[in-house]
Amino acid sequence: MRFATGNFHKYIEISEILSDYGIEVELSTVPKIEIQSESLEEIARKAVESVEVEGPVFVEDAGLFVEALNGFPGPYSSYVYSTIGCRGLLKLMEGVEDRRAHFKSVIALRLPRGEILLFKGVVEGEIAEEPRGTGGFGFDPIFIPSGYDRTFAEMDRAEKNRISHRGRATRAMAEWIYRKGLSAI
Ligand code: ITT
Repeated sequence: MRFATGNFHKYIEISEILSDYGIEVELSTVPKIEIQSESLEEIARKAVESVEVEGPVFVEDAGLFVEALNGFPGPYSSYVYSTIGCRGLLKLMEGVEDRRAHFKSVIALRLPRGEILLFKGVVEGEIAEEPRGTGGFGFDPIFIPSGYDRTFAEMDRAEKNRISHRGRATRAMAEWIYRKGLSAI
């Protein structure tokens, strides 16, 4: 099964989880259309429709939604990360007491006959006061999942995968495949 992404970190996280289910993933860097939308579901669906790949293929779209910023950067997370980064987001949060935020992940899986299935995962947490840790990628150094006092960047990959939005969405897909049998894909 192929995973169409330009983000190697996402590929490593997802392929590690799927290997526990005996599902092998191949990285595919084919171009995909990323529409502008408030909805990760819509972005992921259109993206997987657009990839020119034979056989089963999936994409994943994710974002960080900060309560006090009315859900910003949300679907624009990739652009916001590459422009203002963790430091820029922390600046927007200066003096803000309500630090609640969540990450959301939507996987869109396209089956060989063209049917598209969506799998979602969310992790609640809060925005740290300063960046901490060197693991992971993107906004990991400033996101502390609920029930923990460490950021995602202070966890190893296995621990992040157990609780992350992507881990949840990936396991939902893996369990669907497992129930249907590998021949379903
Ligand atoms: P592809 O679309 O090619 O898969 P991308 O990096 O552009 O890769 P997204 O559009 O899903 O992926 O962007 C989501 C951005 O949100 C990502 O670039 C990070 O900055 C941030 N993000 C998503 N998941 C994250 C995670 O687990 N940890 C930290 N930041 C994350």
